[in-house]
Amino acid sequence: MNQLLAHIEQYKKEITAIKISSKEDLESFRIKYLGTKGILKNVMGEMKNVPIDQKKEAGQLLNEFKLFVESNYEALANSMETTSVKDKSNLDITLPGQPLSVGSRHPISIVHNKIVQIFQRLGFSVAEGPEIEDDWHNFSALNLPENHPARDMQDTFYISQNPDWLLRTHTSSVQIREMEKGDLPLRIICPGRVYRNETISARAHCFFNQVEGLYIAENVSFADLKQTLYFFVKEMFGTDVKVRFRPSYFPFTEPSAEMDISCLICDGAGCSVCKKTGWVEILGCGMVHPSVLDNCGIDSNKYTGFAFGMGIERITMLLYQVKDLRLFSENDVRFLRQFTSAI
Ligand code: 2NM
Repeated sequence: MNQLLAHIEQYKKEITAIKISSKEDLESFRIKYLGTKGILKNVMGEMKNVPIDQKKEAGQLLNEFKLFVESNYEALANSMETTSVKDKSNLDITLPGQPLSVGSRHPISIVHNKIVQIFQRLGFSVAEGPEIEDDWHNFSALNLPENHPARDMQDTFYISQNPDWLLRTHTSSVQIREMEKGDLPLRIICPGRVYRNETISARAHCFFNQVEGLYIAENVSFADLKQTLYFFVKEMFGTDVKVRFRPSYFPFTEPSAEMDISCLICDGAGCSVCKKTGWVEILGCGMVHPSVLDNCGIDSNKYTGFAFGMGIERITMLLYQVKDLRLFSENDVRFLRQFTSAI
C-alpha cells in the first residue's frame, strides 16, 4: 500500500511537470499514461498486492489518480489547440496570402447580357417561356403544320409521355405565347435554351442558346427591321463592321433574310472562319408571316411586324474567337476562367 502511494505521488509530480509543444508530445503522453500498456493500467495492476483490509482505500486512491491523469491529458490537449492559434512566434507575415478563387461569368452569359442590354435600350423587354413546349406553340402556330417539309429542318426531341410535347427547337414559341396574350404593340426579345437532335461536333450540339426578337405594331416595315439590326451589330461588334442582307426562307416570315457581318477575324480579306468569303452569317430575320399573326388572333390587316433570331453561341464564338462549341458546355475551368467581365 505504501509502495503504491509512493508510486502515485511520483507519477503525479512527473505529470504536473510535463510540458508539451506538439501533437506528437501529446500522443506520447497519452500512450505513456493512458495506453493499454501504460502507467495507469500498470498502477491499477498493483491492486492485487494490496491486503484485503486496505483494498477500499487503495481503490479510492487509484480512482482519484485515474481522474488526475485524464484531466491532465484533457488540459494538455486543450492548451495545444489554443497555443497553436496563439503562438505567432514562427508566423511569416511576408508569405503571400491565401488566394481567393474569384468566379467569373460564363461567356454565354456575358454575351447574353450584352445582347439583352442593347435591345433594352431600343425599348425591347425580355420575355420567357417553357422549355417543354406543345406542338402548337413550337410548330403549328408558326406556319409549320403537320407533315410540312420544313419541320424536317428541326430535329426535334419529343417527350415520350405525350406525343404533343417536345423540347422547344427555338424561342419563337415564347413569341407565339406573347402574341396570343393580345397586348399590342409588342416589342420583346426572348433569350433561352433550345434543343435540337443533332450529332454533337465542334459546330453542333443537342442544345444551344438563342435570342429571338419581335416587334409588332401598325406600320412596322422592313426598313425598321434593318435599322434595328444595324444598331445591334454596331453596338455588339463596333462601328467598323460591315453588314449585308441575303434573301432567305423561313416558314414564319415573308419576306425572309439572313444577315452577314464582315469577318472580324480577317476584316473581310478571307480566312478559315469566313471560309474565304470575308462574310459570316449571324442571324435570320424577316417580316412576320400574316398567317402567324392570324394564328395568334392578331389582325394581319391592321398590324405588321418583324422578327429575328440568332444563336448566342455563334455570336460568342465570333466575339471571342472560340473554335469549338463543346467548350461552352464542358465546364473546364481552364477555358472558363479566361472570361472576366463586369456584366
Ligand atoms: C428566326 C428567323 C426569322 C421568328 C419569327 C417569329 C414569330 F414568332 F414571330 F413568328 N419569331 N422568330 C424568326 C424569324 C426567327 O430565327 C432564325
